[in-house]
Amino acid sequence: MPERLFFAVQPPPPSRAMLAGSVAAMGRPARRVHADDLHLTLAFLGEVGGTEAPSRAGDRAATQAPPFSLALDRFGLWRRRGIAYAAPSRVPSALLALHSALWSALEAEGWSRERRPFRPHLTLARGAVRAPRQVTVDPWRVEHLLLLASGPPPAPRYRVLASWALGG
Ligand code: 2AM
Repeated sequence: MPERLFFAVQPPPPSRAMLAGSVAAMGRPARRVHADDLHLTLAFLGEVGGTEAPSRAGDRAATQAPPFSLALDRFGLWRRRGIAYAAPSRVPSALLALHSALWSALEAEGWSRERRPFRPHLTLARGAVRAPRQVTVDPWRVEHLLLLASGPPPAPRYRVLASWALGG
């Protein structure tokens, strides 16, 4: 069965544990994302037959984008979609540059850029009716671009297929 692939960046494990704690007492019906699975999506590709084309795009994007620091300091709920999330209150220009470089590289491989605006966020829980608790997470240095595959439950569901050091 083809897997669903996506590009993302991930906070380091201690930050993921802190973030997971923000939805620790969410109660049902929220489906919390496993701490190991917490990530910020840059590009969702859906079902892809192989990893060659995404890997070429990852290669190219990573060489064009420098590492940067990212602080997830805004916690909220998209009520209609039931998504509890953490997001940066100030989106670093380097994150936008990485997103843009990645999509340019994906376009060169035949993908069409998503039409909806990029709203960088890390999903903490789905089916949520309450906002997450505000927790303090140290800013982290984003040094790697990841290509992940989404597997079926149970969590953790995401598998790292490839990782590129940022180095623009
Ligand atoms: P979400 O966190 O906002 O739900 C793996 O499924 C990742 O890809 C998730 O982070 C999810 O975003 C995102 N994703 C899933 N389906 C998507 C789609 N159709 N378009 C864009 N992003 C999607």
